[in-house]
Amino acid sequence: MTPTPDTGRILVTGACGQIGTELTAALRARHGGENVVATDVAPMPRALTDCGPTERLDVTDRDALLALVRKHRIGVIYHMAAILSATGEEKPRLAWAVNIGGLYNVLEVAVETGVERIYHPSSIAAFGPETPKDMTPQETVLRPTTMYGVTKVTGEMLGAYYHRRFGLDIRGIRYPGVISSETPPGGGTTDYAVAIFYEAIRSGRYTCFVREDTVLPMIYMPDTIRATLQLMDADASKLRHAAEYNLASLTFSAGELAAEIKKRLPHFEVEYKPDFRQQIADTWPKTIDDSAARAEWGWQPQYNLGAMVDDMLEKLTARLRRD
Ligand code: VAH
Repeated sequence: MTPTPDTGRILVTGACGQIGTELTAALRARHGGENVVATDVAPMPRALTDCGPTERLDVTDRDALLALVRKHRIGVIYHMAAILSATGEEKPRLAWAVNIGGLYNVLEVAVETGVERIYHPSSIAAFGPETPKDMTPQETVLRPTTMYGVTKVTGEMLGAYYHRRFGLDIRGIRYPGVISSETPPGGGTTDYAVAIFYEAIRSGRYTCFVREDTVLPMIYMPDTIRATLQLMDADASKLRHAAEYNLASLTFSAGELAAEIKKRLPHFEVEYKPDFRQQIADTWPKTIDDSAARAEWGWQPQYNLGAMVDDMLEKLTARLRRD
């Protein structure tokens, strides 16, 4: 959705996060740096401050959020600020405060100021042990056993309520585990699939915190960004769901990913030492039915496992040499 004098600027919360970083860059490339306000509670890197307006924002501070939305005449919000699954299990109260307190503030400020459209991601973490693990349906049992998952299900229902009750146009995707080269892994269970690339390049050895046979749905960042923007551009009259679209792209086990990397780096060795994150991963599905996303807004993944590994190794090697 292109900002105009009528629709106002775009606000990204959590702009220093794994998805926020690359989503901000993509939005600025598309709409012009000045039209995308990047915010986070973390210190902003030059990559963000040099290319457009940035502000420190704690999304749990409703007054600060309201003042910023008014100051920058925000018309569209990509609300990406969140505490992820592993950190959420270590700090469940913080996860609730940020993930739900922050979302509630965004929804309330959006209603108060007339924000045109909101993007807020859900996650496969919304599924739990009773959810069918193969071809998980769009409509299914949502009984997560992690605080992160509880905040994702609550966020989906809160978004649907504000859509029905106040007419807010809120959209979102149940992201699989996201793999990317631009930000270090941070607090997620699927982050083994990011950390493994850093160690393959740096040391040639990686100790994986999930079992070799752990299969999870994953997606590469370029496909993640493309899906996010495609959903936000979609014709609202075609959408039958709000902030809870299933999305499928890659599915592999930790061992299959290690083998794919080893084809390219023959000396790479992995050992498996599951920790508390194994119990989180065991509650999540293996494959996802994303027929609703394909039917309602034309979703089609582009990266397969080999193409993702090639691109990740190329980009991360270059970045680690640079930094
Ligand atoms: C996490 N990367 O591991 C996130 C994701 C599907 C999990 O939401 O917590």
